[in-house]
Amino acid sequence: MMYKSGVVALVGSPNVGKSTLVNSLLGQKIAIVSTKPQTTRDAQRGILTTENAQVIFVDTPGVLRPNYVLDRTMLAIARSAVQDADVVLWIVDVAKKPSNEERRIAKLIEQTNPSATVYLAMNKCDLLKPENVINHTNIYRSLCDKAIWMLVSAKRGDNVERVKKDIIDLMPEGPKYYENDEITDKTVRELSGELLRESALYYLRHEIPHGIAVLVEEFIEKEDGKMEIIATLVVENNRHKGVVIGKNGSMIKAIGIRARREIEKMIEQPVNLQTFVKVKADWRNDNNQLKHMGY
Ligand SMILES: Nc1nc2c(ncn2[C@@H]2O[C@H](COP(=O)(O)OP(=O)(O)OP(=O)(O)O)[C@@H](O)[C@H]2O)c(=O)[nH]1
Ligand SMILES: [Mg+2]
Repeated sequence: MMYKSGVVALVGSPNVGKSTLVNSLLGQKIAIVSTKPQTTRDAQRGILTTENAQVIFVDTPGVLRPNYVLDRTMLAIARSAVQDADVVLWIVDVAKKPSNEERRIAKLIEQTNPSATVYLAMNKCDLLKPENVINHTNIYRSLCDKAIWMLVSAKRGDNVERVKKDIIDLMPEGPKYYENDEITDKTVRELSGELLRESALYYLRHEIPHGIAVLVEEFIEKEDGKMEIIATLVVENNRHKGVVIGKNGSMIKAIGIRARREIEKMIEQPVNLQTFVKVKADWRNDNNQLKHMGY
């Protein structure tokens, strides 16, 4: 039997569940998830390998109208992922009616890669009210006539196996690009930084989460078998720094504890995590800073 492989770009508005779906499709957590929009900041590959096929999923930042230089970078990332894809996995929140954003994304897909197969995953179907099923699915379908579509719940797992099978079937003939044990293109060091950012997103409210970046300064395995990680949370101003540190350091402590647990789960070894908070004014608009942070 011929081997099949291809690239699948996951695109959609912020917060619709792209990263949750990629984790669910892979059966492993490789991408961070939060209740806040704009969680994912760069393209991350998730690689699914079976006996007969390899699917390279590319999780991307939610597409939205850019306010910062970082937003523009994120939009460019989504667009370039669509361009390079065999299949565009367009994810929407089917519990809600499509906004103008959704219409813009449908256009972006059609203009950027007219020949791609579009697979419309109508996610969060667990939240879809029965009286809205026909109406909402019809409107989304009308935004992209050619799309194959499916109601899914990335969180509960409804129809995820089905999507996986459909996508494997859509893959063209191709080589195996990655080894069996390669499930993402991010290093554990980078993923650890992401898990720290996820923990910060989990605890922080309002505008602060979007203004946070993480720098992993040290990632060293010690003789006692512990992984020693030193990381800095970069914030935009002193007020944010105060909030992130919290009263007597309570907030940064909570963020660190949750992150440490998540990192330990991922690398299956004990971790010693030290976190610092630093102010870098307006880093989201500073090209040098963005480069330094890997964006
Ligand atoms: N109820 C429900 N919630 C979901 C589902 N899928 C994702 N979520 C939740 O939606 C929120 C956003 O999920 P993410 O996976 O971070 O969304 P995203 O599209 O990657 O977001 P960005 O990276 O910010 O663009 C999280 O709170 C998820 O738990 C689903 O099928 N049902
Ligand atoms: Mg995401």
